[in-house]
This record gives sequence, C-alpha cells and structure tokens, in this order.
Amino acid sequence: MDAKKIELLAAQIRLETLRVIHSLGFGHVGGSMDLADLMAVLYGEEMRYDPKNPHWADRDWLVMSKGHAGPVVYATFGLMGFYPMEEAYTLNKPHTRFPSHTDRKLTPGVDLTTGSLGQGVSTAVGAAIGNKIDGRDNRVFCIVGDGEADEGQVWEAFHLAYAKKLDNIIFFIDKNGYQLDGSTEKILDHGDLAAKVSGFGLYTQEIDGHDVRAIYQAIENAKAKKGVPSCIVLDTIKAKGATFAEPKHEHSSQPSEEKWQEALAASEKALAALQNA
Ligand SMILES: Cc1ncc(C[n+]2csc(CCOP(=O)(O)OP(=O)(O)O)c2C)c(N)n1
Ligand SMILES: [Mg+2]
Repeated sequence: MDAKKIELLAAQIRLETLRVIHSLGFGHVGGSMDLADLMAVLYGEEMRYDPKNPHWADRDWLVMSKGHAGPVVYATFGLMGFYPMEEAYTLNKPHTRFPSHTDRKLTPGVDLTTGSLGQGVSTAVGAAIGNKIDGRDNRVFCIVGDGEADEGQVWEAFHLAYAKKLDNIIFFIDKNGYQLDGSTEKILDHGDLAAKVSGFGLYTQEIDGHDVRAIYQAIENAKAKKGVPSCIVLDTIKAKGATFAEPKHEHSSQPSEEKWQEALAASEKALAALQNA
C-alpha cells in the first residue's frame, strides 16, 4: 500500500465530509470525521467495487451500521466517482439522494439501509451468509459504533457470525469513547471491549484507528484468517480534524458560519500540506 496516497485520500475525505455537512449547516460531524482514515484504506486500497456499477454482484459490501455517519460515506463515494461530489452538498434537503442516515434505495454505493443502531450488524451478517450461499468470494465490511455496542443485537449478530464461521465479514468498532450525550464509560462502561468481542470467538485486533498502515495490516491479517469472523477495534478521536468539534468530541454540531469557515480552512490547509510534502 502507498501510505502517502492513502493519507492524502483521508485528508480529502475529511475536507469533503465537512463540505457535505456544511451544506446543511449542522449534522453528525463527530462520528463521521473519525472514520476518514478507515474509509480511505477501504476505498483507496482494500475493497472491490465499480463506481459505474454499484450493484455489481461480486463487489465487497459496506454496511455503515452507525448510519448517522452518512456524510463520510457520501464524501468517500463522491471522491471515488459514484456521483459528482457536488451532488452530495444537498445533505438531508428535500428530494436529496443524501439523507443524514445511509439508505440503500437512495444513494449509489450504499449497500444496506441503517440508522437504527444495532440492526446494521445483523443485516450485514445476513448479507455475508447470503454471499456464502451464492458461492461468492466477496467480503462484507461492517462499521459499528462503541455506543452502538450497548445494543444487545450487536452481540447476537457477533454470536451468529461466529457460529456460522463467517470468514467473509470484517467488523470495525469505532472506539472513540463517546456516544450521543456523553462518554461511553459513564453511560455504559464496556470495560475491555476488544476482550469481550474476542470472548465471542471473533478474531479481534485493536489498533490506532488513525494510522493507515496499521489499518491496512489489520485488514490483511483478518483476510488471512479462515473459518472465523474478524473484528478490528479502532481507537479513534471523535470529530478528528473538525476544529470546532474535536476539543469536546461533539456528536452533532451546529457551529456559526465563522466557525465553519475556520474548520474548512484548517482542513484545506491540512490537505495542501500533504499535497506539497
Ligand atoms: C436504536 C437507536 N437508538 C438510539 C439512536 C439515537 N442515536 C443516534 S447516534 C447515537 C449515539 C451512537 O454512539 P456511537 O455508536 O458511539 O456513535 P459515534 O460515537 O461513532 O458517533 C444514538 C443514541 C439510534 N439511532 N438508534
Ligand atoms: Mg462512539
């Protein structure tokens, strides 16, 4: 993997994620921005897809189970050519193809509809079972929130994935330490989350979720494991790269226009620094 290329893509995804949310003026900045590095590795390196044929039967699937991270999905898909980027600057407006939460019937590239936390993990497992039945060698990549992991359904789905020996699904848990209105520790402490997932039988790794090399290597390790599903726990900083939201790890944000402009300028600068490096 060309790490510099992927880091550049991650910076582009961060900037476009901000632009997408700025088009509405408010939204889920926190849980979108912290996934830019993962999305860059997935769509810049790891996944098999055709932006001109989003329903290609042999594609790898993405299930953004924490469906409120729609903006980072729309930014990534726009950059990868699923549609003109500008089209996503209609976030959640009437008749848009870009609702705040991901919807498979509206947005090219979105494989499953999500938003009700927990459910995407189960439907992702269903997709992985279906792909096996069809004899396909593609994979399902499913992104779960750490607050979302409060849902019992997440653990039922892990249990099923293990029992069915689904080595064609890789879960990611975005361990940013925060959910909607506070820290995960205060609201419902998971203790050692990776140890719990591992206890369910999944091949589990925990890494720095902003290190593209570590993300790539963990995915490669997961791909090499036969007969068990995998989970990669990503230690992340909620709202990473959004100047107004990162200090308090905001879940959703509605900053003033001045604060928006500051954040967009900082993100453009970060991108330019990588381009000139
Ligand atoms: C079943 C369900 N309950 C509540 C919500 C409202 N809700 C949306 S996001 C969120 C917090 C999610 O926290 P986390 O999974 O940690 O997401 P992240 O920190 O990555 O944004 C909640 C409670 C929901 N979407 N679905
Ligand atoms: Mg969280």
